[in-house]
Amino acid sequence: MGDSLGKTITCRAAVAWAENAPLSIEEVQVEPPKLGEVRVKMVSSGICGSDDHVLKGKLLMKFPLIPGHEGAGIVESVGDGVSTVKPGDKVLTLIVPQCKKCDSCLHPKGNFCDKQDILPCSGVMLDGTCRFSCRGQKVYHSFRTSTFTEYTVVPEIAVVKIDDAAPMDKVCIISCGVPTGYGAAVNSAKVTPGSTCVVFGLGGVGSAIVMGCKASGASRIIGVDINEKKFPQAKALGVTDCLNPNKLKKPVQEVVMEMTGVGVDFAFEAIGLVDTMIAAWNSCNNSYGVCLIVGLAPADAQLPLEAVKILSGKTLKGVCLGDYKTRDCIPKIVTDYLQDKINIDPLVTHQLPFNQLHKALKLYHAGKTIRCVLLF
Ligand code: PAD
Ligand code: ZN
Repeated sequence: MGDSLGKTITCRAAVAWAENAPLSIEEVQVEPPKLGEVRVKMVSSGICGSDDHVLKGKLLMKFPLIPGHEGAGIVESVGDGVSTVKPGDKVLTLIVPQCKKCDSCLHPKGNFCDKQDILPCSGVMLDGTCRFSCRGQKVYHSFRTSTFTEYTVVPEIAVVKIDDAAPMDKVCIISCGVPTGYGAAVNSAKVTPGSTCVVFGLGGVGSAIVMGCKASGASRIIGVDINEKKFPQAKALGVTDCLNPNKLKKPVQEVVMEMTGVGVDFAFEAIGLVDTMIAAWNSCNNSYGVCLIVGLAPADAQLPLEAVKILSGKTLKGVCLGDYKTRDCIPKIVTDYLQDKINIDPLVTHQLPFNQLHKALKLYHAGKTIRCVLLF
């Protein structure tokens, strides 16, 4: 640790030079953390659907950038004014920070901190500059986290210390996928015992939603995915019925309506497509159904709904990071995992060394993974 203190570190990172360009593993320079910032030595990073959206250019981010946000690592050094973490601490990076000062952080129900860099994405740190460079060129941050790198710099408000006993090769997914999905069900929707649920998308986030619905005592959980390879895993987690919309003779929402008679109590969209958001909405009970949008839609997409149907009483709600105030709540999920109150192990289907990033992305794109974790 000691000798890199205050100095620029040269290390390996995955750089996306442009949208839709293959990632290239490069030597990058990582500057020391400035005021209120933390430099983290990454230990593991998940590959989340949001990273795929970033790389495909759906979020209007600035390139070149270092992708990744679902990270676990060890604090290497801290900038001036940092008090909540210290070198050697095990930490998770947070796509949604918690500044504890903005309106959203101060409101009991808010979690979408003003200091997040999702809507919109600036690609720079809070002071407007970047900490990364490669081949003499500035490299942007993604969501102020950038975890596909041996070292990263994040704002103190976007990092949180976790239990020293946390297994670092897995807990990275508690940085995003687990709280996003599990929290959408248990914390945001507050799924009720005996209820019926439908989950659109059975990737890492959708699988964590299924876990949350099951833990809440849902009696029926319908899983929807166009990739049937996801079905056995989803059933093991608690899905009772699997639907592949491409193999149905009717629109999936009509099938869900027929299966349930009255529509579901809770519908979750964990894909990020307008059509599946509409299908989730139309799968809900007209009177008391709740539809939660977890998927991240492309930056310019509109969501057209039949306006008159809102009247019947159902609820449409967006949810980011499970509505958790991240620094307050995420370390508790790690502790719950250590105490066997939640089991994230089935979600980590693959683990590969960082230098096999391309293989990991190939497995992700082939739909073979729930979560593939990169190990540094
Ligand atoms: P993923 O790629 O692991 O899973 C997506 C799943 O959707 C895959 O199993 C696909 O086969 C399936 N799918 C794709 N198209 C369709 C379709 N037309 N119909 C049915 N199924 C389909 O991604 P993920 O689980 O990591 O993320 C899912 C979404 O959640 C994605 O949009 C991501 O950006 C978003 C997300 N939101 C938050 C948040 O806080 N709101 C956090 C993290 C991820
Ligand atoms: Zn805030």
